[in-house]
Amino acid sequence: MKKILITGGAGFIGSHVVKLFVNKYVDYHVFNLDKLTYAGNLENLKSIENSPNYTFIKGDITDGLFISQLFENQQFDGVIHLAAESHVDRSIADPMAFIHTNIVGTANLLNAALKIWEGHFEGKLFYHISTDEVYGSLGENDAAFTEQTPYCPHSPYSASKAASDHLVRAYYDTYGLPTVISNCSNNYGPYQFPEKLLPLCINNILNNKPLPVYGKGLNVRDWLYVKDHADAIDCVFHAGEKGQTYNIGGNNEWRNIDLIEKLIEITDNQLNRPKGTSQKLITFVKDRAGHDLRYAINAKKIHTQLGWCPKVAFDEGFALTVKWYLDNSDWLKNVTTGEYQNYYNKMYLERK
Ligand code: NAD
Ligand code: TDX
Repeated sequence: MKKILITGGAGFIGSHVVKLFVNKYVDYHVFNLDKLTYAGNLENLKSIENSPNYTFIKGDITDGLFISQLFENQQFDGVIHLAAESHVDRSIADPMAFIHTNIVGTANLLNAALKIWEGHFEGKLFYHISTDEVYGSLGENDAAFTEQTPYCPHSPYSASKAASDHLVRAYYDTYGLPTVISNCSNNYGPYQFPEKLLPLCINNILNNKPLPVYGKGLNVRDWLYVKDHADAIDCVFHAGEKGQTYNIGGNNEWRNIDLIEKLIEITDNQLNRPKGTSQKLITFVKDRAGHDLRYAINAKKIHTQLGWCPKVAFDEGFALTVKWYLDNSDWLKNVTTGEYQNYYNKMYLERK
């Protein structure tokens, strides 16, 4: 049985990847290593938490000794590394947490993998999940980011992800560690922490609170349904070429203001409110410092070389997402009250 370590598996994207791998690959044992920061929520994993091929490990990737002992004890065959501080606004307020987790944490994992795999790299893979934000910002008419676009990060978050990508490449170039990287655009879907634009706005529409639009709302993001990202990760993990980078995106650019207006329309409709009810909640606020104008991904390489393309059309994914948050008000309530942070104690400590 192959042992696969997924880091950050209690977060938004990680929980979708863990569920996909546990359900699809019964011949893998999936270890989910997560510190359970504010962004980690074990309620995301209820459907697989008792699966025989799944183990949760509470731990911090910045703890080098703990990480090296874990790798020595478990002898993982593959690593899919998603654990990170992921929210740009938090990186502006507190950059050091991003530097510790995203840079030092990634270095600890690379060192530990190198130590146990050195001399027998065959069949092993270290896969780093990264972001399109490392490429910087596009002008309105620029061509989308390709894998050749030079790195030009602007926020402490994107700079820390760029640094971790460079470390991953350095371990491939210097030691031959079998690595692969993917850089993805903005994800949307169920289980996203409501600090990010879409779940924040859905929650605020539900509670008749202001919808904060940074600046004039003209910044552009390229949106991908999270399960399509999880499928792409599955594809790169199994078919990606070592030492390569793959861009992942939905070819689906939206200006923030247009996206929020669409969200209002769909959410009001699903709540049986008259059309336009929540328009009055739109509130233009001070812009994010260093706010990148536009991201857009050219995903031709993963499409032509590995055969991946998104399956979920935007209208379908968007409506499904709104419906999920409205149907799962308990999940949203537990996140907003902080109750979700008791789940680990209830599930793993009090049962012992
Ligand atoms: P998230 O914030 O929802 O989840 C991050 C997870 O990492 C949490 O479960 C958290 O507890 C865990 N974690 C944080 N610090 C840790 C530490 N020191 N040790 C162990 N675990 C720790 O993030 P997400 O949105 O699911 O993003 C996952 C990955 O994908 C990140 O690497 C992010 O950079 C990348 N990414 C995200 C997006 C997006 O749109 N959300 C797009 C492209 C790439
Ligand atoms: O309240 C808000 N108002 C607003 O106008 C928030 C939270 C955001 N915004 C804007 C900023 C961005 O232009 O909406 C856009 C999306 O913002 P976020 O949801 O914070 O995402 P973004 O900053 O684009 O980064 C996301 O995508 C790339 C993830 O958080 C990253 O982890 C990922 O790498």
